[in-house]
Amino acid sequence: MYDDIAAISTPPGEGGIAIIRLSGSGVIEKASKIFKPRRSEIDIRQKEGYSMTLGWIINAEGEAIDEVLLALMRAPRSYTGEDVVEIHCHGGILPARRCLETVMRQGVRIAEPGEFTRRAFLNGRLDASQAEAVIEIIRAKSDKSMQLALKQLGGRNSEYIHTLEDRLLELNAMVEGSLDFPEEVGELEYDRAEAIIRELIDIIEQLIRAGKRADVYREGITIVICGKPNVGKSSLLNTLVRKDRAIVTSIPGTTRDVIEEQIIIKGIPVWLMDTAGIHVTSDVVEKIGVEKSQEVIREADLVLFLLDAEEGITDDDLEIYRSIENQNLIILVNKEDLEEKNITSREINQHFPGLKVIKVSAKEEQGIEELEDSIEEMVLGGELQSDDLEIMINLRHREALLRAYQHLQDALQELDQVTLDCLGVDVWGALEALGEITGKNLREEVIDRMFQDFCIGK
Ligand SMILES: Nc1nc2c(ncn2[C@@H]2O[C@H](COP(=O)(O)OP(=O)(O)OP(=O)(O)O)[C@@H](O)[C@H]2O)c(=O)[nH]1
Ligand SMILES: [Mg+2]
Repeated sequence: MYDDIAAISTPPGEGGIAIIRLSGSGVIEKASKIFKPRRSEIDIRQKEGYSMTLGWIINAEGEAIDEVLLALMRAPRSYTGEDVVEIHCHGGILPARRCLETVMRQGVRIAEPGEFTRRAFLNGRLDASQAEAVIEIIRAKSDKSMQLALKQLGGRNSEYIHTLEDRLLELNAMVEGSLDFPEEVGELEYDRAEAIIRELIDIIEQLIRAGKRADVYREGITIVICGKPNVGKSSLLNTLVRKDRAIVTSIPGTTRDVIEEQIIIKGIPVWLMDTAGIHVTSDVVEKIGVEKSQEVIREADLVLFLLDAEEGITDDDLEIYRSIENQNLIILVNKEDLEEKNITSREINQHFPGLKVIKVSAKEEQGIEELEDSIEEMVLGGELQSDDLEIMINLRHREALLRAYQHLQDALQELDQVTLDCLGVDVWGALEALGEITGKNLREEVIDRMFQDFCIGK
């Protein structure tokens, strides 16, 4: 049983409505003291869960503070698993604040960030992985990451972990059986034990790989367009963001600053940057632009290196290439729409061996689909087709999975070398590590860390 808490759950500022959320075993009683229903015969203490009542929040003198809708949810069928009252007041800063103050005068404490979700976890409404999914949903930057987070909230991750745990328990029973009742159970079936361990290792590897893919959807990537002046960098940015964002002219040196836009490519949030054409210049402003460009290029997850099909590969191109050849690169031969072409595939193979090369026209929007496909393939490491497991793995989960993985590797080693006792210890170690993901026996500070990113009122 925890104390009664309350917070404004909607963002600060003006809006249609603001919601003050209350949770705890005493909140319905306390709310009834400061709420005057429009229909005087109603007593919210008698109301069923999932009901709404219109009325006023009133102060100690009985004066109305705001007209509100009061929503009521009864334990255990609420977000926190406790009695929950939500006061929907007018969406200004003052109404919400005055209502909250009135609530607090009834002996309700202000909630800490994430405390509602923490209660849902402590009351067993959500396991740890599900509680963490809540913040992923709030933070989601693309439909894809939101969809993954929703699945996590629905218990998808926990299901995988439970399957792994079941297999480990089976293994554990085998080991303990042969240890404790060698007569009845007989020797450990080494082949079967080994098969289980290998299967588990395989699944954990898949989960970690899938988690890395999901990270791309969750965190997004930065892609920088680079090349010498006038190759069509800004035109490409405009085409990809589908608006005239950057100035395009036929004068080399048009772009002098880094231009950044956020877009979604195949469900991946992308920070796309257009840069100043890289070349030697005495113009002070351009010089700074070139330096800035080189800086963002160094930090990019992926670089799109543009060449001019009409002009051919020049010394300037090769010089730029030397400075970026260690990065993730896609080479784009731009201006494919023009009649005259001066880049042969032999030249390309000679100068840029083994690299992905795509012919595009930024102006006529040719090759863009192929470019988007290649970006997806490149950042997801070509693993897209290998298995279609889709799961989000946060840092905490990954650490736990890696620990379980290590225990299983050790167990594999021990299988035919050391005693069964050691094997048993590692099987337990793996089980414990996995248990942390769904939140069995979590330490207080780990729980604190789980909720530290939450906002107040969630
Ligand atoms: N025919 C054709 N012209 C293009 C294409 N892409 C860009 N251009 C033209 O090339 C010129 C330069 O384009 P920009 O997009 O400004 O080139 P940039 O690389 O950003 O140039 P700087 O900012 O000066 O470094 C403009 O006249 C564009 O219209 C293309 O695919 N085909
Ligand atoms: Mg430009």
